[in-house]
Amino acid sequence: MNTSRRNPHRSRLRTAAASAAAVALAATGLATLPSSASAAADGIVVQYRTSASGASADQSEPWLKVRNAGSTSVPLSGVKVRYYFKADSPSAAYRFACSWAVKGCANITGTFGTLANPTATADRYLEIGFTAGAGSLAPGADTGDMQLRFHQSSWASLVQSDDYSFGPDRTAYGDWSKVTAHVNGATVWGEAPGGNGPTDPPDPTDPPTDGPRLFDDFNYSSHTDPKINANGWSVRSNSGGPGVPGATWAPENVTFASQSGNSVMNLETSTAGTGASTKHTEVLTKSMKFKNGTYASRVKFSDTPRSGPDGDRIVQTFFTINDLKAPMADDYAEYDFEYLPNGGWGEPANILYTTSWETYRPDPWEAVNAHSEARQSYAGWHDLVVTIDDNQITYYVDGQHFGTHGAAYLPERPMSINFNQWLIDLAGQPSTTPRAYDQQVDYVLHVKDQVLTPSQVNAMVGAYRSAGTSFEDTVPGS
Ligand SMILES: [Ca+2]
Ligand SMILES: [Ca+2]
Ligand SMILES: [Ca+2]
Repeated sequence: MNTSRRNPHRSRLRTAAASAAAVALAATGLATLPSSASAAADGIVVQYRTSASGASADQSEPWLKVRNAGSTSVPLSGVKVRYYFKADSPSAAYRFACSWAVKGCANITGTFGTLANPTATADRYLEIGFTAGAGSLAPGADTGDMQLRFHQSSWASLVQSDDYSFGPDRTAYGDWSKVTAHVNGATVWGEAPGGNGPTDPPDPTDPPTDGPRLFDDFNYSSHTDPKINANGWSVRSNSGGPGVPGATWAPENVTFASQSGNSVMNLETSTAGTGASTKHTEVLTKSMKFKNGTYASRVKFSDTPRSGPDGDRIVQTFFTINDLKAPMADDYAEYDFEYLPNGGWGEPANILYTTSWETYRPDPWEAVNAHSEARQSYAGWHDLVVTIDDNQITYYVDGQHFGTHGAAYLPERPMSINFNQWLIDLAGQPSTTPRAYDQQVDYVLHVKDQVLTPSQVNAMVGAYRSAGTSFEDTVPGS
């Protein structure tokens, strides 16, 4: 059985999509706050004003000051401030910027999160944090002006009049309880939107404790380590698609190395500009036994080769797939994360796709799928999560929603779990100088028939590591 990839021309036919929600912020904002307040941290006050008071605006401009009204010094690195707002659409993506700050914009962070209990005026929040370089607030001191802003990634105007924390009349600084402040996770100032306060039930961060699952931290010595096969993995060596004709799939280019005590798998893909010199890599489960539930992996994408000239149309992936039994057979299924650092499929530059497949026909090419996309760099480590239940397929990147695809694309049969890195063609870089690209994988997790939040995924992976378990597979064969 060969569950390899194919389809060199999909981009022109990404047509059947019902949903094409662009999204994505490389920010983890889903961490939840403990439900106890810390008396020791009492005394933090947040002042607010806006410099964009319109009901709608190109950017929301919450300017903030954090003041220590207590009697002990407070390190700012432990302080978070949340500004709550109603997103312009469920899939809208936002970006944070700092225009100017007394503490220095380089010392101020802004990430976005999703509320566990959305209200009419709040389903997201902007969370402001501080690096160690921001120092501490002495009793009576404040941060001074923090001139902050955020906007839609698309630069479409945003509606502020429906935002919980927005105060159109606040054109001068004053105490503002519609933003919250948190010190080391405890809420110490303000009131969160209803249902989201410290005494309300927290986000479900406790993962389920039972049920079949697969976890692998990829703790292996080499591609010939017998544990790889014993644990259900195949390191591909058979030839064939997808990608450059004549290329081989090189098991020896799948390697393992320890990074700070954590084993990481590396898929190296190399070429010297010809089919014969091109070596792709793929690692996949031998069994197709995975269907509904949660799939998660931490993957390091790269924008540039480790060595040699850049520009190849490379694809870096994490996906699930089964076999196409006949052209347009509807029991085909595939769910992809695909990062193209140098473009391809008609795209000129970086793009990340998530794609859910009903089926396809290889020749003449026709696809029935839905996809979401974001045109930006994803170089570096990212937390990838896709959940499949009886109604929809939902993708997350770094804890942020990245797209939902409907029931038409649900799987009919179980699938394998795959990682691969390959070249679409050799047109991106005509040189015959050798070059090699890396894609790294930290772990993979599948929880059968249960939809986990990204926070629950992180908690479950953390529990495996705390227990010293680098591999477990209790998913029954199908
Ligand atoms: Ca809004
Ligand atoms: Ca299907
Ligand atoms: Ca690992």
